[in-house]
Amino acid sequence: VPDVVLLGPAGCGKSALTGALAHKLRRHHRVLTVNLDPGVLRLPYLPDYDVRDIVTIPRLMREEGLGPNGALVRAMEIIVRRLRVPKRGHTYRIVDTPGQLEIFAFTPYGPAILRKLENPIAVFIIDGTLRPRDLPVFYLLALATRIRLAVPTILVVNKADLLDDRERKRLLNYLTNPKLLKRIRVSGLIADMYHEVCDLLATLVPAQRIPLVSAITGEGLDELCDLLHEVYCVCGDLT
Ligand SMILES: Nc1nc2c(ncn2[C@@H]2O[C@H](COP(=O)(O)OP(=O)(O)OP(=O)(O)O)[C@@H](O)[C@H]2O)c(=O)[nH]1
Ligand SMILES: [Mg+2]
Repeated sequence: VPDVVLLGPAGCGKSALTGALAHKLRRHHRVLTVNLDPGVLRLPYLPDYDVRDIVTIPRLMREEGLGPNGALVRAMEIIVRRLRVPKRGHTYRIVDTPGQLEIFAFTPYGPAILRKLENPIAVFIIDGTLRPRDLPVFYLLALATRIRLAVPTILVVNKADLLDDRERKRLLNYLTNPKLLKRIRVSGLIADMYHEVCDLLATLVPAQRIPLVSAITGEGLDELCDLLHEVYCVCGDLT
């Protein structure tokens, strides 16, 4: 029974994709949705388990005089202790994570939460509307997140509905061949480092399919489901 954990930088579509993926998988499977974001006000899906029943950001800000990020750190600390994710004969649990990736992945709490899940598979979401020249940085973030969480990870590009055919091809080409990113002209202080990072990515990034999906139109979700199934069955082949 895999737990599918949706991760990615702020606004990449974690919550939207949680809803869309659950909707898709529910045609053939029993699916539970889990919201781990104590700060969200409205979700585009109805969570079966919701950490806001344990703690919320507005309450912590009020009661402990914290800012939004301090409150999220505090919330994760509380959640780790009290989290009891339900098991009800499901075949998939889809897990939505907080907007601030670094508070989930780069504190002890996200990794601790993943240890409470069953066979977690991470789906790292890249926003398809990023400029190609920004891809190396997001790739590094995906790799750093993967090192922190140490679970099998699939990369997906979301918001495909906003891209035309040319943009889709270009993006996938760059993502599957990071060496091509060296062709992008960057100048100034970071130019050398940028090119070295592209070389590094070319050696570190595993050859794997990268589904192009849209949480809005549902395109590409079949491919993502197939890939999840493969990763779960083969377990390790893509990690
Ligand atoms: N066009 C388009 N918009 C999308 C897609 N997925 C998400 N969005 C939009 O992107 C914005 C952010 O989506 P969310 O699902 O809230 O993203 P998130 O990663 O959960 O955001 P945080 O939890 O706040 O970090 C919303 O306006 C969504 O409607 C998509 O596939 N296509
Ligand atoms: Mg969200």
